[in-house]
Amino acid sequence: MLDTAKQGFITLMQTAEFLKNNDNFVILTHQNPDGDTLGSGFGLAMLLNSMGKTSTVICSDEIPEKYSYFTKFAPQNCDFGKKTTVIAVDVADSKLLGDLEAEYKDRVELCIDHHVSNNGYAKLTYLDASAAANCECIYDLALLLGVNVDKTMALALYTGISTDTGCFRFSNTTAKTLRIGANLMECGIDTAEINRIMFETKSRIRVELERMALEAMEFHFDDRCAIITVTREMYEKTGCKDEDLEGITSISRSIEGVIVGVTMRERQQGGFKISVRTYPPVDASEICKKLGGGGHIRAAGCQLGAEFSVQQAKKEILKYVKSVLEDDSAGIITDK
Ligand SMILES: [Mn+2]
Repeated sequence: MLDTAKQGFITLMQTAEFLKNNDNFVILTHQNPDGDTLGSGFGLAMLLNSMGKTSTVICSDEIPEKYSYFTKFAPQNCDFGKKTTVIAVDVADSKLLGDLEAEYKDRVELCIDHHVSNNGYAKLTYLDASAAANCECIYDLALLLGVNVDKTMALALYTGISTDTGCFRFSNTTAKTLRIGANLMECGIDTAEINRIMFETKSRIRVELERMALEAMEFHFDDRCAIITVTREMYEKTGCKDEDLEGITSISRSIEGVIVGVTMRERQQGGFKISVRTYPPVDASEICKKLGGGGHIRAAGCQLGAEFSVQQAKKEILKYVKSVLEDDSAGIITDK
């Protein structure tokens, strides 16, 4: 307990005290903002407003329009001319602040997070690695502080919890997650509508791009590997940007019998960003490590430089997919 206190890791109670004892908050969210960092940030702004305090949420990147159904309800009234208190939410490393890093990295007084990998860059950190979403931590704070969770705060917090759990499907979902989800639903929010916006809606240009990518999809190694390539030409023809392609890596791995799903995205500056998703017994990080990348056992990534053409890049990654498939499934594989 003493050790963790020394490194600046604090309890929920201490976090609540910190909020009571400070004011005029700048709330930092991570780059390429997702539902959880935005739900935590704007949910916290609403909580602070209920406590009679001022705050403003900021992000290095533009906040996607699809989150406006809750972001528009949070007062943004921090006075930057006065002393501010800087809090980061769902930000495991100051690098993830993007363009805000230089200005804020040494000024983060409190970080509220749920990533086990949080490196303690803030002066104080409240970390609950058992929380499926950081929004669970904000909900716990509201309860502890006796702040009423109203409908607009419930919109923000539900969004973070549902997006970080893939709509309550991923293995991080706990009984507590479901209980909080139920409590938020009882605040009168339309969860079906939020789920539709977050999980059932794709832009027309995204669907166009998926159609092209599926057309060019290839299967290898007895159909155990599917590879999808998104070329610059596909980006240009459809008008898609990288942020339009969130979750595209799930296409190949959702095909029955595929245990290695590879998605190659051609970068604007040339070369490829490669995402690998696997099922047992294949270790995705083993494949990506061979090309200088890394990641987790089921989800990993690597890059190939501009010297590779599409065909060469495909050949290169498939070479390592084959060798890891052979190692992990203990057999020689012929490409059919
Ligand atoms: Mn999160």
